[in-house]
Amino acid sequence: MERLASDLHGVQALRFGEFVLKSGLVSPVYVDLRVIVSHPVLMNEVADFLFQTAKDAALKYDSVCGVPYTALPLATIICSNNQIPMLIRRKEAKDHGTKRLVEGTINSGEICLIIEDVVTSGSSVLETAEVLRKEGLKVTDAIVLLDREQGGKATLEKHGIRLHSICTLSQMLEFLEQQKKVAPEMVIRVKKFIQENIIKPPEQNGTVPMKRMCKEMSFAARAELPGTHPLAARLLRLMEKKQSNLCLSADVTTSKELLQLAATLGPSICILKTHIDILDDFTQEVIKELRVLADQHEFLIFEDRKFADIGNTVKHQYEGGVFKIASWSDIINAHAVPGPGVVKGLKEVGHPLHRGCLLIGEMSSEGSLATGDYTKAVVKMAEEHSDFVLGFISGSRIVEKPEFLHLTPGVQMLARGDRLGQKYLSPQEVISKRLSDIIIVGRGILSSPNRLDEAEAYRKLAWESYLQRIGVSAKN
Ligand code: 5BU
Repeated sequence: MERLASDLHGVQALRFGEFVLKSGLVSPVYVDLRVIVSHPVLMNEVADFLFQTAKDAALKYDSVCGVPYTALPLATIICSNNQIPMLIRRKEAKDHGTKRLVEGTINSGEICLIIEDVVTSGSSVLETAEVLRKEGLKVTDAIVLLDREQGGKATLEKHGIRLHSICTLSQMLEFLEQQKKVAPEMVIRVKKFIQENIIKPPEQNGTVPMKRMCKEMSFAARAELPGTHPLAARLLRLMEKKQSNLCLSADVTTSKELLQLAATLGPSICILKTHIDILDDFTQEVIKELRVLADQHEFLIFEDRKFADIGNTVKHQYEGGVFKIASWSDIINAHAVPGPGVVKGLKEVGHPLHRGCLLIGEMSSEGSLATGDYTKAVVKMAEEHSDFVLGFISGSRIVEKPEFLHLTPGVQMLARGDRLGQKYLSPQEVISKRLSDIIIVGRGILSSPNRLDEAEAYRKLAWESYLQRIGVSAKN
């Protein structure tokens, strides 16, 4: 076992340092057992250990199935060396032909043993077990090379699967510490990380998406990620400081009312969103005063201009004209429909001024066409221009990258919609369930006789939902 630990470390299947996981968590350990396929001696060694573990536990089974993909070749070696029938689970049904999810001869009622390289939450093993069970097979046990001890064993137990591991992450750490391959401080850090990130078994039947079960990163931690846009980092820090993830949609038509709103609600909000072209009495003077208030109360200004033209045109619209948006608005937004040229054009103006852009991934209005593949293409465009695009306008989280922010309009505590197709969700739904970061509220606050009290009520609800999401209980 000591040798196995040393070999895995030697091929960098286990690495120590600081790694940002897909969930956004920063982990001191990174386990990637996929590399072992390039080391045949090690592959055979691991396959032997897996087979021996099943033997030691006196398991009875008729076939073996490896969880795709790393455990697939491991299952092949085990089955070939020991003359056991193998089954292959397809990750997706074939588009044509038989559409089978499991390849091989399936004899209903027989027992299939699952093989896996590493188990964290147990969700991958569970998914494979569910597919096999649907085919009429029995799944009672799974053998894994490495158990990360983050709750997978308990989850699988709940679903009638006993997990047998060759080694746990703590055992692996102890061997590596004895061999002086990992410093004692790192061992402590990793053990602490394991304990703090136990993933609880889901309450209901079936698999709960991993994203929901993983502990979320705080706004403060996201601000410090190397890939976070500097303006997003500034915003995330001021959100933590002001305990506000509320953006006010200041949809009023006079300068006086706009400035009044900024002065009174400024301390409660992280962003003030404008539609500058609906002001009846716009002057550059209003903008100057608005900027002073923004700096005094520490909120960002977001002109909801929704640029949607070719690059050359949006450049002019952003920089010039009557409004000169680039000179005063920290954030702007754009539709992705013209293609990447729209972002490139805006970036030429905004990037040197340290501005940021939100791409519209989804809209809150009834019948919106921004869905499905369109939304996916928006995410791709943002990823390709992350030096300027800091996040999205969307109804929920559309990408699992903690560097990006998600802002959601169409938020009210009570109403379900307006007569022109606006659809509303509650702050709790948007932040806790749909995992967006910032709520955008207009009429929910503006139509109240006491706008400040109403804004505070929205701020508290959205902030408490955020605290709940990151696993901190709200204080008051
Ligand atoms: P409301 O009064 O909270 O419904 O105002 C919502 C604001 O957000 C309003 O200024 C809209 O122009 C803006 N908005 C939206 O409602 N839905 C969207 O999908 C986008 C912007 Br993008």
